[in-house]
Amino acid sequence: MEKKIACITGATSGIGRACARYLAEEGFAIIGCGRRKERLEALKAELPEGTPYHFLVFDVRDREAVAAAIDALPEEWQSIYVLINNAGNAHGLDPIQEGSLDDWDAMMDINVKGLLYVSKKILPGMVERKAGQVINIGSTAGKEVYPKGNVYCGSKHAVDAITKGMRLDLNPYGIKVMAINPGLVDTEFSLVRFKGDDDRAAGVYKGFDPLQAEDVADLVRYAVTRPQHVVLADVIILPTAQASTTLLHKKE
Ligand code: NDP
Ligand code: 8X3
Repeated sequence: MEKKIACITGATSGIGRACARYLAEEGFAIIGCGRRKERLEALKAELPEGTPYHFLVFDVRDREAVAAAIDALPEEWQSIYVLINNAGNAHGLDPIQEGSLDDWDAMMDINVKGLLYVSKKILPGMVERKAGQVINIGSTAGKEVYPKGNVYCGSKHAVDAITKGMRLDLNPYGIKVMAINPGLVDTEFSLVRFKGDDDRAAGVYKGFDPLQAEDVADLVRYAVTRPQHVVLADVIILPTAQASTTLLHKKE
C-alpha cells in the first residue's frame, strides 16, 4: 500500500465515521471497524473517490474475533500506521446502587477491554516498524466524575491511564500516543446510553450547541498530521457552552 493506513474502530457512526472521512481526505487508506456490516459497506461511498478502503466486522468484546479479523487482513493492509481506538459507548445513567450489571459489563468490556484487545493486535507491528500513531478517544468523563456517571466515568478514567501507560512504553520506538477527550458530542451516543429512547437522547443536546462528530474528527486530523517531533498528548475539546461535565450553559 502506497498510502499510510489508518484503522478506526467504531467507524459505523458518530466520531469514528467522521474520522474515516477526514483521514481519507488527508490521503490515508482506511480500515473501518464495527459490528454493523451494512454501515461499513456504506461508508465506502462517503470517502473521496479512489480511497483504498477495507472493513472489518467484529465485536471488540470478542477477543478471538478481534484477533481473527486483524490476522486475516490482506498483506497490503497489515502495516497499520494510525490506530484510532474510538469504539465505545455509555450504557445507562443510574446511581451506583441501581446500576445494571449488564450495563457495567458492557462499558468495561467495550470501552476498556475492547480497546486493549485491538491494541494488542496492532501495537507489536508498530513497535517492529518503529512507526505509528495511536489516538485513544477518551472523554471529559475520564477527567472528571459526574453524578450517575460512575462506571462510564470509571471506564474512561481507565482509558486515560492506559493511554499514559502506552505513551511511556512506546516512547522508545517513536510511536505517538494521544488522548482526545471530548465533552458533549451530538452522535448516537445518548441513543445507546438511553437504550433507543429518542426523546431522552435528543434532550441531552437541546438548548445549546453541542460538538458535532466532525469537530472531533477535525482535531484528530490535526493531531495525525503534525510533524514527527510533535505529539498532542492529551487534549480536551468542549462545546463552548460546556465548562465541565456538570456545568452546561443552556439557553432558556
Ligand atoms: P456512537 O454511538 O455514534 O458510535 C459508537 C461507535 O462504537 C459505533 O461505531 C459502534 O459501532 C462502536 N461500538 C460500540 N460498541 C461496540 C462493540 N461492542 N464492538 C465494536 N464496536 C462497537 O458514539 P460516539 O461516536 O459519540 O462515540 C465514539 C467514542 O467517543 C466512544 O468511545 C465514546 O465513549 C466517546 N465519546 C463520546 C462523546 C459524546 O458525547 N458523544 C463524548 C466523549 C467521548 P457498532 O455499533 O456498529 O459496533
Ligand atoms: C461522553 C460525554 O458527558 O456524556 O463521554 O459522559 S458525557
